[in-house]
Amino acid sequence: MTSLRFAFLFLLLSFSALAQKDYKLWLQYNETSNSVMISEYKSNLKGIVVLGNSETIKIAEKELKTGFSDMLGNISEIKSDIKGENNLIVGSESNLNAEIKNELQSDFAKINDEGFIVKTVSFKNKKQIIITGKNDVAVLYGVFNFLRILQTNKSIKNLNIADSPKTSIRILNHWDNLDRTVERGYAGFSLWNWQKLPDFIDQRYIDYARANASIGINGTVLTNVNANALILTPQYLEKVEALANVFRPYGIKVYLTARFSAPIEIGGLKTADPKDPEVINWWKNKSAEIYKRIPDFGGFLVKANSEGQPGPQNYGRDHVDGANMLADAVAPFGGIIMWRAFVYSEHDANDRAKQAYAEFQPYDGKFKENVIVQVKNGAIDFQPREPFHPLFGAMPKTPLMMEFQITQEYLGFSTHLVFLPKLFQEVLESDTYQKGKGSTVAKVVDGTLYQNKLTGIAGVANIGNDLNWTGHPFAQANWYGFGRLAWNPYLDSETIADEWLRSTFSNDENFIKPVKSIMIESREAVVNYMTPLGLHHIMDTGHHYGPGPWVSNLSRPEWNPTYYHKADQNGIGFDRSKSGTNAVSQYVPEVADLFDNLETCPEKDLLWFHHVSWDYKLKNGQTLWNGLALKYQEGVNQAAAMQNVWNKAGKYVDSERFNEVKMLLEIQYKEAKWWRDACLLYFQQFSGKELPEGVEKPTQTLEYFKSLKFPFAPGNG
Ligand code: GCW
Repeated sequence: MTSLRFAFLFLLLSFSALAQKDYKLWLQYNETSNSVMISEYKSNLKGIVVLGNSETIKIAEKELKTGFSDMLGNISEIKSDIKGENNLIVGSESNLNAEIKNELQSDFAKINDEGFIVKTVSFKNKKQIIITGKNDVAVLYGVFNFLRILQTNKSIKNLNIADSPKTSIRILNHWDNLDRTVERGYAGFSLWNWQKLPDFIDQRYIDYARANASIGINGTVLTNVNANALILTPQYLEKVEALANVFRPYGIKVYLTARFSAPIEIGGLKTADPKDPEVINWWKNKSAEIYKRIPDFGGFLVKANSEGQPGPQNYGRDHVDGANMLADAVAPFGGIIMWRAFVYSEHDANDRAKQAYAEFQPYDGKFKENVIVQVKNGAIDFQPREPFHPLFGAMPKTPLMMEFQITQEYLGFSTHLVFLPKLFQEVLESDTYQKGKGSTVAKVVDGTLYQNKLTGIAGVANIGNDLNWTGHPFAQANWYGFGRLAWNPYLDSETIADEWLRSTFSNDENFIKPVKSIMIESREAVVNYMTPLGLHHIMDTGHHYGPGPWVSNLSRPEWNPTYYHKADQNGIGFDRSKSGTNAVSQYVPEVADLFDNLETCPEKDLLWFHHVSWDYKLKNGQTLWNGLALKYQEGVNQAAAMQNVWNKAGKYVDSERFNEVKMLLEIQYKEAKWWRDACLLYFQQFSGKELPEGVEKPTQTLEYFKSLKFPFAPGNG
């Protein structure tokens, strides 16, 4: 009996110790096993001197101490002793002594307000490492950067880093509802426990802020863009204030979504017309009320006149009227308005891909200076692959921010391992040619192409209250990678994967090399088994889980997959060329011609821009039908290869995370086959051709796949 109880207790303890690993994200601070590095670290870190006493600095100090004790085992040698050498000196510019400040003059000239310096300096013949910046949050960023160096087992002998974020708003968009469901959320319920706030502060809020600060995220929109006006009532603002207080020392500002009809719904007004003086006043007072509670409140994110959300057009006004009215309300307090360009009209079903550009481009230069227009990475909707949105670069007088989707609405929910930084990088590197060659999307977004002051990158969060935050252990890498790219849109996704794997699992090369390669390949794999060769929007309805290329009965034409693939006896694809909807004309001529011409259109975007026959010859000599089928098969093969690699990773990973990933990869493989079979059987009705050699026989009939229903798929409200 006793031994049974003991065994149970042991199990319980080891379970919680393991579960913590999942929870700890990329901040594992695993004990360093490399003896050479340990001795280097220890000999360079004799003392630690922390200057200043703000809450932020205390957080930085605690982080360093946790990091050192966890990674280096014994921190008893680390004393605060500024007189000796090999100290780590941590503090903001104003807290440094004059000599050190002098030493770092040229480094300070290189960084902006959020940038940091991590540098080995010698003064009075004594070697020290300095972590500094212009304020304490910047110092905290430097501290996390320094700890990452240790986590990834890099040398600290001669540090010389001066790094600043390239964008000013690095922000998560939570599509969290007040009832704690998360629209398109696949990691449980919302983190925000509105019922227990403001008095109960969940440790999760603190850990969330810490994780974000560690990757430089400096803003969070707490609520869904499909907004509820109640968040703007005193009852909720009190709770928002409590969260803002938790996040502030981590450098994170809180933002809210503003429901355009709030003046009616909670203000008792008859209208929400942005030109109505009472409405204008209402928003001014509401803003003042918010800023009284939260002096550093970031501002509002608005989805207006899109998918049923109210907006200025309900009153015969336009997006500029709406955005500018709100901009005036928050301007006195330094707030901003992020106005979304995700619009498509039910009255113009010609080509949904053209609508955001058609509607927004003419507004260039008309928005107030504290408005930034938030544009999705592609013109349809976060598909596994989309060409870059034509608005990027096309509004030189308007700051545009990027909206990426970190949550995998269209990429297998939290069940599929898909490393999204690869997708993000592809978009950021795309060349808009707006100011000639080299006018990349990254340069639009970081403001260097048009010298915008306001710059930003938003990511629709994949975070919920699941123990591991993101549902899939590898989805943590997408949160991490988003933050790193928001900080520096020029980072290579392979570097990001490397950092993340080392910080999250292990520094063992035998683990890193193969697992990194599956991460890097995973994005192309999902494109292959879901939407190869430029196919898009062929998922099932509503929940968007699994394939549904046959769906054609939805009330709006552009909601139907058949609208997007246009498969018929003659072929497949959406003709957006000059002889089709001419969507290509929304790009500058260099890009338009590239996409327009079948010879030059990248094959990865082929069916996005062209309707081609089943016999069309691909570059590899295959017919389109055979090539398409082989791509689907390739995706399945890639999913299988991912399993093979992971199955050999067991000895480098704790058993809990190892098994989780193993089970998830098994589901991913099954679902890859489901996508392949359902899509090929459906398209085969039109092509009338046999599957080519090398493509496996379908596992079920088309009727079977069509009959599948998922009434309680997550994320669908
Ligand atoms: O991606 C689509 C989603 C909606 C979402 C909308 C948007 C928040 O299916 O759930 O609504 O886009 O981005 O506004």
